[in-house]
Amino acid sequence: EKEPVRVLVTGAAGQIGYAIVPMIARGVMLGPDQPVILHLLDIEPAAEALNGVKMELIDAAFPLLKGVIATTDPIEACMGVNIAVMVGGFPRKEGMERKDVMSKNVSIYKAQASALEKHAAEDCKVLVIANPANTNALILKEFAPSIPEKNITCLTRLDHNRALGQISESLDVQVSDVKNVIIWGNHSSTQYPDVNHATVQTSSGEKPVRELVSDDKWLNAEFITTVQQRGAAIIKARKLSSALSAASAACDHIRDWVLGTPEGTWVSMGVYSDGSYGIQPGLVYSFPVTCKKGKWSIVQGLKIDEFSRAKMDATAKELVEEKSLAYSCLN
Ligand code: NAX
Repeated sequence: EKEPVRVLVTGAAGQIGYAIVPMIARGVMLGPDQPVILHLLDIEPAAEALNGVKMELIDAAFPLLKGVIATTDPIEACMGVNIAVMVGGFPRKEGMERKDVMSKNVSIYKAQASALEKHAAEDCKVLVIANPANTNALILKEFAPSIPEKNITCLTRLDHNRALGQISESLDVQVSDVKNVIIWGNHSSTQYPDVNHATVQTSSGEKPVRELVSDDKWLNAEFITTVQQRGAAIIKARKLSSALSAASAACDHIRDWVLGTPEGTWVSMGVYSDGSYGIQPGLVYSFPVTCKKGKWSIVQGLKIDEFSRAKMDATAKELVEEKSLAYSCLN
């Protein structure tokens, strides 16, 4: 039997936490033959609820689950973890300024960066989900200089999956036959969901989405805004933000990163920019990536038209602004 992998989930008493821990314990994230030990972190006001989650995990008697540590101590939570899924954060409340929310999250991510850097396993892979996800990941990277920058990512896979879902619904094809959409940029409403390279597997081979969807207007306008605004639409319908789809996307993100993407398929991940596609280095930006042997690499050489260029730059600009807002909170 394989050695258990230690997976940290912060904000584990919250909505996404509640949806993701059973997925991890069932092998959805790391595979059906990979035992796991869950490290669950939340803050003091949620300690009792967190313990309830631990009780339910015990009651579920998951064969792959070899242990559960539920704690409000970041150091205990980070000890020896191989994967860190950062869901905990400070939500924007009514009447709060953007800067106040940023400031709360900057201090959370600064502190958790140090705890991870000092106590996580070497080569720990980090996925930041909590918003502002790209900028929280950037702060984490800055304050954990000994963690390789390649190991710090943020979640845009939910947006990627939403784009696949919209194409599948619109063309009435199986979602598993659609691939290679791209989410560029920020996990926010400025993100650019790009279908220019996306394809659908049909009975007569692989066809570009652009060829199958005759309505360019839909692809260039409504499709994009639907994906960008999907989070808000879920809140309106459910009176709560996306949780099961976010948890599922997070499992997809880690699974593909660790176990690899299928040949000929790419996925979207928020990663530290190396300047690819003219996106300035020093931002955590969502790119198309392929993964192999635990490492991601940005898909190179895709043709970018003028329409895409403008949208990719607009979302980069927002990230530059978020970055300077975050830095203005540091002191
Ligand atoms: P919840 O409010 O249900 O849960 C958040 C949990 O984090 C709470 O239990 C809270 O006590 C805990 N927490 C707060 N500060 C903490 C700290 N310093 N250390 C550890 N835990 C802490 O929110 P939920 O719906 O689960 O969403 C979590 C985060 O994911 C939010 O920031 C949300 O905006 C973000 N999302 C990001 C998505 C993405 O695709 N990147 C999509 C889903 C989601 O909206």
